[in-house]
Amino acid sequence: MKNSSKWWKEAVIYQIYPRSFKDSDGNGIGDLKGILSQLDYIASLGVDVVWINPVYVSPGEDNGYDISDFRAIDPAFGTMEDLQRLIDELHAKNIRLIMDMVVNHTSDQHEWFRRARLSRDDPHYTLYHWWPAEKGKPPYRCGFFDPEGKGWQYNEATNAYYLHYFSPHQPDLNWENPQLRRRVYDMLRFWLDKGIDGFRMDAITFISKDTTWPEVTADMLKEKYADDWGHYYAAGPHLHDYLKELRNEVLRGTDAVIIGESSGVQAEAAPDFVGEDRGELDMIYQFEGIMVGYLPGAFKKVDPAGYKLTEFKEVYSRWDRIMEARGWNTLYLSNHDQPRMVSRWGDDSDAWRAMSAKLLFTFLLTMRGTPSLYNGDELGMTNIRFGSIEDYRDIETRHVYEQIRQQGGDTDAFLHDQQLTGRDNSRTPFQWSAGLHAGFTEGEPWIKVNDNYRVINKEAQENDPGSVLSFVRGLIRLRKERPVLIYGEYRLLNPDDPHVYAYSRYDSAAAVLVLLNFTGEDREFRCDPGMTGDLFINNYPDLRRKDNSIWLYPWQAIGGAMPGSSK
Ligand code: ISL
Repeated sequence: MKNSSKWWKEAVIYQIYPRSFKDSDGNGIGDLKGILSQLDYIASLGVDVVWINPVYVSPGEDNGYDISDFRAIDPAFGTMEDLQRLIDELHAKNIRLIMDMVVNHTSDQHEWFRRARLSRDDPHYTLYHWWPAEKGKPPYRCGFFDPEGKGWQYNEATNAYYLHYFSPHQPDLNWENPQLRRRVYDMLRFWLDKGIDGFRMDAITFISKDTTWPEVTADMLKEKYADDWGHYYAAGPHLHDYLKELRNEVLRGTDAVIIGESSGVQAEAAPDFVGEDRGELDMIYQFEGIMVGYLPGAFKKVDPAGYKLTEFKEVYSRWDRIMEARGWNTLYLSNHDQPRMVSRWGDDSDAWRAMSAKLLFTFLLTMRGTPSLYNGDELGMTNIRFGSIEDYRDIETRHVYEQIRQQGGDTDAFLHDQQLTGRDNSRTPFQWSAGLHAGFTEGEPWIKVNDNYRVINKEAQENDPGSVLSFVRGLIRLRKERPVLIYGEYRLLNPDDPHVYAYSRYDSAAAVLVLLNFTGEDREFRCDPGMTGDLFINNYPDLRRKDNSIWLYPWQAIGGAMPGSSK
């Protein structure tokens, strides 16, 4: 059914990275009590859903994406009581809670794996994927966070290699085993029973493996999978069966939402995951959008020429078209795995930081699809741009650096790229105030605070009507007031214009024109200036209309009703 209404289609999601949001006990790590202390702030944004990154017990090799106990809260983040309070107090404010869940792999410290690795006879052995060493070396698999890039790790006690798509500390779970699947479903129900409103399923597209373990040759990877291991990993033979089963076993009869991180899924395949006829996921976080401007084949290497707006428009317009018929989109320009939104897609110089951040939020909040806003972006927080590998905490950056070093590659060039793309850029502490450690902690922060906290912080923006924060609050309100911005059709108006992104949103009752100048220069948009009547979004005080044109200021973003036209 096309565009049937659902609470999660109308929602704005606010992603909180608990480790860096607010520390309540001075150990330098953000925690649940910290989040609880800021509920008024969160509610003041107008968001409907909070998504928190993993807070389960974990050795923290990958900041919680290596879970060692699925059913308990890591003491660094607090207690189960804190979590229950968070659910209840968010609900009291009409905000739902989505928890991040990692079931492609566990930590190597998880009891299942600690037992599995002891002996082939242990009942836990079959909860993971193994390659017995008597068969020789396993066929190559890529381990994204492995210091050598390898996806199999030898384990002496079992004389076998275990599979790990990420780091050797993150062994992959064996979804072929029905017992494993039952354990996972039980555990997911455990959390739903606590009252949470859904899951963001981490790396969920990787859960099904071809256990005939074919050789994957470089040619095959190039031809069939565009040189991307993620594409191969997301093409497992039973993926859709497992997702259907998961939905049936866990979500049936609930109102909960399930959002899959869909690394490796191409646009054409997306409706098979989220089509309402499918009974699998509700939404996915696609990767094509955030890959715009990366050089092909290379590890998160940005094109020095920057990204092409025409490509950006093409990708988002195509995803809208594909999802229109079967599914529902999400929109995000940053998260805990991506650099800061304004540094990657806008201009984070003093001159244009605020303007370009406002423009990017206008995009996120006027497109069709459920927007996910990443904490700190609403202040215009920027990349920290670490100068040395020592400053990084992220396993991805550190291990890929090691891979490059071992292969004799150019580590300086890598570090240079990481300043723009590294994950730690978006993981620095939330900038609450100009006080000590930006008001994040009274202790020593687990990762450096961005020096610009004295200028960019919540306190400074709170009561400033011109701040990015105030602008975002206003946009979220607007989206709520105008259903056309949620369910209305989307039309791209200028596919070939390399500077301005122009589109309309319309339904039978209203039509809205959005113009976004993605450059630091004045730009002309040729159209009948009468095209915009009542202007309800503008990051500048005025709009210059002249003859048959609208002249946009640098990074100007406007949205207005299109009078007299229904399209
Ligand atoms: O291919 C990839 C690795 O370079 C990515 O697309 C990867 O699939 C994606 O980043 C997965 O991310 C998620 O799982 C990771 C965790 O580190 C991330 O923080 C999480 O978002 C492993 O659990």
